[in-house]
Amino acid sequence: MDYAATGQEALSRIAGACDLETLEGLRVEFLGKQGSISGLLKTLGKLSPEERKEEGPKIHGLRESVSEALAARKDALESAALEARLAAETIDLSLPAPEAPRGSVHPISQVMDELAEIFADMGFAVATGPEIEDDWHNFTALNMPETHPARAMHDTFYFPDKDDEGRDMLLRTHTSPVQIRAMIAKGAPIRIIAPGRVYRSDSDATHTPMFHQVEGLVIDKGIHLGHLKWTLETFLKAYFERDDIVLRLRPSYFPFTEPSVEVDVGYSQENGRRVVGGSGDAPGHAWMEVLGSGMVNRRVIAAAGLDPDEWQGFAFGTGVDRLAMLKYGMDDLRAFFDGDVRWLSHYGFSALDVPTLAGGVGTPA
Ligand code: 2U9
Repeated sequence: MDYAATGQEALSRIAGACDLETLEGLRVEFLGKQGSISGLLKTLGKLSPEERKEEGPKIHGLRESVSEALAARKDALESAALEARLAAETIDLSLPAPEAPRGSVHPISQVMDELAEIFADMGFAVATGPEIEDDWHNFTALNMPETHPARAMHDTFYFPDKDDEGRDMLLRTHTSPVQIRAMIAKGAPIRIIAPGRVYRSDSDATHTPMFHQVEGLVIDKGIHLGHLKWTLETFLKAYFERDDIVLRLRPSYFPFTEPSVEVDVGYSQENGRRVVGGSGDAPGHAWMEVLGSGMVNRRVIAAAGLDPDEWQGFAFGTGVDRLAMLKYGMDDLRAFFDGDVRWLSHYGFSALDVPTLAGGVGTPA
């Protein structure tokens, strides 16, 4: 058989294939299971050893050259196709940007980021802890023994079982246990804020069973009420982005602080919205409570394993949801937790709107 002629014909047909489909057809025709060259290979088995020695290398050589030619032609056709596509494709840089992503940062997350930024600037770290707590960390260590009436006031959600140490388990009613844990773990001095979810069995227009708090704790030597007042004033001015914030401190009572102080800010009513600023005693103004605070009770310092004669401190707490409503003008607390996409697209923030003290912690210009 004239393998040279067969080879010539195959190679010239391969060179003439002008698209990948035709080339694939040729591959099947020559090298496929029923292909002509495959057929030639099969004939080798029927030959005598001498003939096979003679014919074998020729047929294998033929198959080799055809398969090399197929690969080379495939390469050439593929690069030609890519070249053609690149030449044809254009990008219109004047087209509008693709539709913006739908998701947005929830106002509560945004406010928590703002709080972290403001307090970081005053040297506070952010501390977190478990939402399922035991009654020692949530109550006892905070100077609320079993019989303390404040325990009942918290409308606590209890779990049916006790933990391994025989303590009642509950959903934390405030973030204070985070700070107890931080004091025990890290000792003093300490400067932390503890933002997070808290739970109380309470539900109406202004209360949801889950809400968000941020609490702050400073423990150091020689800390007094002046440090507390300056810190809260500096925080409120940065948060509301106004210099005319006026604080009023009123004596109060919390089991974990002594003395305890409730903090009011002056505000006025503009277009049906509360606008924080000015003295609450000025014309057209009133006072509104925004924070609870006080000097940490020495019994709490001792419960966390520190010597209250050596270490003093102040603490404060406030509702994040309410802070968000005041700053961004929402009037219904329950909408925070409905997950209504229309509400979220109205009140949500861009993921790129990261609060910074330098750029302003509030709404973008
Ligand atoms: C430790 C010691 C003391 C945290 C404090 C308040 C006052 C307070 C309420 C405000 C509104 C909770 O969201 S709210 O219902 N909080 O008034 N919180 S002092 O005191 C602490 C915390 C931790 C170790």
